[in-house]
Order: sequence, then C-alpha cells, then structure tokens
Amino acid sequence: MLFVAVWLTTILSSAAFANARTHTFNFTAGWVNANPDGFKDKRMIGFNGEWPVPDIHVNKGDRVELYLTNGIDKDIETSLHFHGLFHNTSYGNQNQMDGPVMVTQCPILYGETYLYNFTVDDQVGTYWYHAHAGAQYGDGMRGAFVIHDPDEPFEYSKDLVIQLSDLYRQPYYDVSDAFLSRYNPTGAEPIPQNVLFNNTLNATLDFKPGETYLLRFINSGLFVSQYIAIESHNMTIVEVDGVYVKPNTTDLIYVATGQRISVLVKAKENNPGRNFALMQIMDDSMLDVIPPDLQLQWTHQVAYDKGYDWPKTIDVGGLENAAEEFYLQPLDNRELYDDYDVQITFDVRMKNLGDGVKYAFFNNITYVDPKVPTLTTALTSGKLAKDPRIYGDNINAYVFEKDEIVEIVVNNYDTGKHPFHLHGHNFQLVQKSPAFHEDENFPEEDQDKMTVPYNESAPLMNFPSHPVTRDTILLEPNGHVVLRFKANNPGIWYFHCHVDWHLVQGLAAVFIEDPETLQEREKLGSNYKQVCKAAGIKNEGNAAGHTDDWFNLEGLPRQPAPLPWGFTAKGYVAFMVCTLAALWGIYTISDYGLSETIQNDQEVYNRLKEALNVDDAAISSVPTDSANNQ
Ligand SMILES: *[C@@H]1O[C@H](CO)[C@@H](O)[C@H](O)[C@H]1NC(C)=O
Ligand SMILES: *[C@@H]1O[C@H](CO)[C@@H](O)[C@H](O)[C@H]1NC(C)=O
Ligand SMILES: *[C@@H]1O[C@H](CO)[C@@H](O)[C@H](O)[C@H]1NC(C)=O
Ligand SMILES: *[C@@H]1O[C@H](CO)[C@@H](O)[C@H](O)[C@H]1NC(C)=O
Ligand SMILES: *[C@@H]1O[C@H](CO)[C@@H](O)[C@H](O)[C@H]1NC(C)=O
Ligand SMILES: *[C@@H]1O[C@H](CO)[C@@H](O)[C@H](O)[C@H]1NC(C)=O
Ligand SMILES: *[C@@H]1O[C@H](CO)[C@@H](O)[C@H](O)[C@H]1NC(C)=O
Ligand SMILES: *[C@@H]1O[C@H](CO)[C@@H](O)[C@H](O)[C@H]1NC(C)=O
Ligand SMILES: *[C@@H]1O[C@H](CO)[C@@H](O)[C@H](O)[C@H]1NC(C)=O
Ligand SMILES: [Cu+2]
Repeated sequence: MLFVAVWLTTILSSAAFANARTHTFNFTAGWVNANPDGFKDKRMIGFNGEWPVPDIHVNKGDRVELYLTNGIDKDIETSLHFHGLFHNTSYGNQNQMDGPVMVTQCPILYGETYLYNFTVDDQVGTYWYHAHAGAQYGDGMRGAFVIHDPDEPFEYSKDLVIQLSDLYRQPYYDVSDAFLSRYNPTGAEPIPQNVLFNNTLNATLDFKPGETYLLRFINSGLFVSQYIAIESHNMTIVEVDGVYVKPNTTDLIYVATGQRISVLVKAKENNPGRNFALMQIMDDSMLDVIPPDLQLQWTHQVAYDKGYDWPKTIDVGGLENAAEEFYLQPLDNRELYDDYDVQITFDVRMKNLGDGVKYAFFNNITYVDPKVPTLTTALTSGKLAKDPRIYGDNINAYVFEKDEIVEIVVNNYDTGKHPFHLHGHNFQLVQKSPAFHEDENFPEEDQDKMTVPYNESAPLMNFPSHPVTRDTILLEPNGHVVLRFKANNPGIWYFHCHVDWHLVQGLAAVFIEDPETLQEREKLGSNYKQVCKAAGIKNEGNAAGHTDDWFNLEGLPRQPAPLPWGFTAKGYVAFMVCTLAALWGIYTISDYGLSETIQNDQEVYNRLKEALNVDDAAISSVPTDSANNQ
C-alpha cells in the first residue's frame, strides 16, 4: 500500500552533522478498515487514514519532529515510544520524548497533539516505534524506524524491512479486558488468530541472482516469538537491536517481541529456475492451548521470478538449534563491565490477587500507574528526587547514581518466556540460563522447586568477555538472566516485559537514574504540561500528586489486596487452578459474594472465549447445568 503522508523535510545547518536533516511528520491516529491477513475485516489504528503506518527512515544524526494527534476515539488514550532509542538527555529535553504513558509523559487524550522532537545522535540500525498505552500497538499502531549509517561495516545491494507480528481479531481493549478478568484466573494469555508478515500474509521478497540483501526483521507483535528460515539460503546475523555483531551464519533465527535481527542473505549466483520458501513459524510453546484452527506457520516466497510456482512448505526441524543470542558478540569488541556497583534481583511470579485476576510481579509488587508521571515527580521534587519513597510503593522504583554499573538479576518463577526490555539503554547479557520447566500445567505452588535462580557463587555460564549488548533479551521458563548496564543516561527509564499481556499484568519497574543531573538537563515543556492538563493530571507532586508532604501517599493507586484468607492456604489455589480449573471460576464468583448469577455470566464467558481465542477447557469454563447446581 502506498502511504501518502505529510512529510516535510528541511535542511538544517548543524555544526555537529553538516548534513543532518529534520524529518517532520504530522500524524493523526485513527481507525482504518483493513483486512491484514486476508481472512477477516478488522479496524486497525493508522495515521492520516492509512494503514499500515509508514516506516521511518533517517540518517545518523538527524532530527525527528513528529506531531501525534489522537483521533482514535473519545475514550481512548495514546502515546508513542521509539523502541531502542536512547533519547540521551545530554542533548536536551529528551526524556519526555520516550513515550510510556504515566512514566515519562501523560496520556494523549482524544483531540490532543503531542510533539515528539528528538535527535538520533549516536545510534544506527534497526528500531521501531509503537504506541505505549496498554496493548494498543497490537491494533497496528507500529512501524519500523531505521537509522541509516554512512559507514556500515558490511555491503549489500538492498535492505528489506520486515515486521513480524501477531493478529487478534477483537479490538485490543476487549482482549485486554477479557485477559485481565477474574474469569481468566489462570492468566492464560490471549492466543492470536494469526501472525502477520510485514502487516500482511503470503508475502514475496524479490531477489536478483548475485545480489546480497539485508533483511531487517522486527518482532512488533504483542506476544509470540517467531522463527524464520529460508529454504536453501543461509542468513548471516550482522546486527541485533541496533548493535553490530560479529557475523554469525545460521539457517534459523528466533525473534522475540521487541527484538530486531538483521541478516545478510546472498542470492543464488545464477537464476535457479524456481522460487524458495521463507518459513514464518510461531513459537507455540508460548501458547497455553493450540486451537485446532490456528495456523502455526506460513510460507512466504523468495522470488527470483514471480512467474515461477509458489514454493512448497518446507519442514523446518530442530527449532532448538536457532541461533542463540547469548553467543553473539558486538563487532566493536566492547568489553564486559567487570563488576557491578549495585545489584537488583527481580523474582518474577504470577499470582492471583483478591479481585481474582492473575497479576505479574517483580518480587511482590505488580506495577500500578501512579497519579502523576514519574518524570513529573522527578523534575518537581528538588533534592527529594533521590528518595525512592516519593515515587510510591507500587511501581518498583529504583534510584541509581551517575555512571554506576547496575546489575539486574531476573529469576523466573514462572513457566512463561519473557522478553525483557529496558528504555534509554542497551544492556549486556552476562548470564542466560536455559529453560528449566515448560509445562504450563505444573502446579503453581511447586514453581519454586522447579526454578533455578541465579547463584552468584556458581554461575551456570562462563562470563563472556564481550557479551551481546541489546535492548531486549529473552528470559527462559523457570530460568534466569543477568544483565549489566552503566547508568550514563540520567532519566526515568522503564524496564518491562515486552509480552504486552504481561506488561498489562504489571511486569514492570522504573529506573530513576541520576535525577539531580536530569533536573539540570530537562524541563517539562509547555506541550507536555498542556497534554497533562487536558488529562486532568497535575504537573507537580509525588506519585500521589501531593506537594505539601512529599511522603504522603494518600490516594495513591495500589495493587488489589491479596486473595482472601481461605485462598492463601498452600495448595488450595494450585488445586483450584490446575485440577479443577473449570470449577474455579464458579467458586470465585460465589466466594467473592458477587451478585452476578451464572446465567448472566454466560455472555461474559462467551465474549471472553472469543477474545482470548480459546475453547472451553482452556479458561475457567462455560457454566453448565451441573455447575449451576453448585
Ligand atoms: C497537522 O495537520 C493538521 C490537519 O491537517 C493541521 O491542522 C495542523 O496544523 C498540522 N500541524 C502541523 C504542525 O503541520
Ligand atoms: C493468503 O493465502 C490464503 C490462502 O492460502 C488466503 O486465504 C488469504 O486470503 C491470503 N492472504 C492475503 C493477505 O492475501
Ligand atoms: C525541536 O527541538 C529543537 C531543539 O531544542 C528546537 O530547536 C526546535 O525548535 C524544536 N522544534 C519544534 C517544532 O518545536
Ligand atoms: C514492509 O512494510 C513497510 C510499510 O508498509 C514498507 O515500507 C516496506 O517496504 C515493507 N517491506 C517489504 C520487504 O516489502
Ligand atoms: C550454509 O552454511 C553451511 C555452514 O557454513 C554450509 O555448509 C552450507 O553449504 C550453506 N548453505 C548454503 C545454501 O549456502
Ligand atoms: C555463532 O553462534 C553460535 C551459537 O548460535 C556460537 O556457538 C558461535 O560461537 C557463534 N560464532 C560467532 C563467530 O559469533
Ligand atoms: C514476598 O512475599 C513472600 C510471602 O508473602 C515473602 O516470603 C517474601 O519475603 C516477599 N518478598 C519480597 C522481596 O518482598
Ligand atoms: C550456590 O553455589 C555455591 C557454590 O557452589 C553453593 O555452595 C551454594 O549452596 C549455592 N547456593 C544455593 C542457594 O544453591
Ligand atoms: C549519552 O551521551 C553522553 C555524552 O555523549 C555519553 O557519555 C553517554 O554514554 C550517552 N549515554 C548513552 C546511553 O548512550
Ligand atoms: Cu513476560
């Protein structure tokens, strides 16, 4: 589809980059009728009446001025995040351009406009941009963001940008609501109805004999990781998340949500007389159930001539042999930070709280939006900005000193895979354990026994001398990862799982990096304040919006209370959830004394089933006559 956007380009003279340009975009987000996979119509969120939204291509050092107007719907809020960009605050007011709602900006309400104005100073490679308000980007508000490098360390004749994503037929807010409901007590993630290959299916990549192509793969989906293999062509990995790596040749890559992998592919020297299959395969180990009508892989084509037959599906065995990120090395040989100044350990758990909903936790905290954005609190609290207490007790706030080396240990007391992403930085991956347990039905109370947390006295892997450095890494089921980064970008940076279902379940923390320096560099802009004002959000105050007493958190939104007493008994929840999943939903209703009758809930169940794309067995249950007699 040809995208017609208002795109004004002006030439600026700049001392640092003689040829630096400013790219101006004027986007109004709104619903667009589409049929991405060719099976069913779905309203997608596009810009200026067009969907897919355009890929953005800039050169190193350029400036971007992007006006985003929310034209989606009266009740829908939005924002944009530029995934992987550092927004280095040494270049001015950059933190407020990062995007996550209630972290570094207020939600943009319907009719409001926010200007994202930033430079891409020292970064090159493959990034993407997406809405950062709940699971909104899943409805198509996402595009590639490529920073071209005049001094690329490899050669090719053409680059092809390819987004891999997943498709849900229901609007994202309905899927979210069904997922975060007490009728889904096991927290079964919504199962997509399909995947997409660059926002469509049955795609063709044109190859000419003798040429080399750079394929920039971006997983811009909400949930599933994806594998890519190309029949009788190798792929040489040269970039991950904007970091050049030593070339590593493979026939199978694995891309988790948020991640990018660029590969060089050499076309056959002579016309092979046929086309080849490009296989796109879901990581179905992430799905709690596999609906019978879900197509787990799609065959696209690498075409030497469109007149040749569509290639046959090939059997890609040995998925476990996909190139492993842990063994990649940065091309510039940057070295491991040999020790850390501060270490934080996050234990990931999934648990039900008293409202019956399954939440995701770092330690015992599930992230809940504060009343004012954390950036506002940091910039209006003076010397108190270094005291984590003012940010509230429900966002996992951690304050770091200038330039300290931070080590993050994440232990996964959960059977899910979690691609963790940090804003404002890349991190070094210094330990990555394998998966230890992938059985989704393993009793929750026994998770602790199955999990292998990081033991600093006995690391599982040798510490790499030149660890892979990227902005999103995959944490394996019941395993652990250890990450290091240098706190050299004063700002407020979100750390969260990029399975967006887990993010809406609260799997997030906020890093407050050298807030005193941030206060010298960053001032809340008039546009920032105006967007907050329109949303009825204060432009000063602690997490609860208080300025009289910065430690008064009265009125702060907090996570729901724990499960009622009877439910906390060891084994009870496990018994309910795993053995009698069907009845659990019924117990939930009666034990919480809720007024709905089972009959009234039939409608809820039906909508839930449809939104989550699961059958009766997978979620709590559809009420039956016998259940009614309970
Ligand atoms: C963006 O487009 C809208 C609608 O066409 C227009 O009203 C507005 O002035 C434009 N803004 C800029 C900064 O060009
Ligand atoms: C892809 O091919 C299938 C048949 O294999 C077809 O039903 C579907 O509409 C096609 N999708 C698109 C986007 O062309
Ligand atoms: C974007 O930021 C730069 C640097 O602060 C500034 O010179 C420019 O005027 C800003 N652009 C707009 C449209 O406000
Ligand atoms: C993928 O889609 C984007 C946006 O629609 C487009 O600019 C790009 O060329 C597409 N990539 C390929 C390989 O066709
Ligand atoms: C792919 O790489 C492997 C290992 O280097 C090599 O054996 C194989 O011949 C290559 N295949 C193609 C199609 O180039
Ligand atoms: C390439 O990756 C494999 C594992 O996927 C690893 O064993 C090997 O050391 C890597 N080679 C280079 C040169 O990075
Ligand atoms: C989390 O809660 C459990 C049980 O309530 C407790 O044993 C544990 O110490 C808590 N962990 C943290 C990090 O607060
Ligand atoms: C960690 O490793 C050390 C050294 O092997 C061992 O003595 C210790 O028991 C381990 N700790 C745990 C909790 O397993
Ligand atoms: C931000 O820029 C400063 C100054 O150039 C540099 O020292 C620092 O490493 C940069 N931070 C990041 C995250 O790139
Ligand atoms: Cu996750």
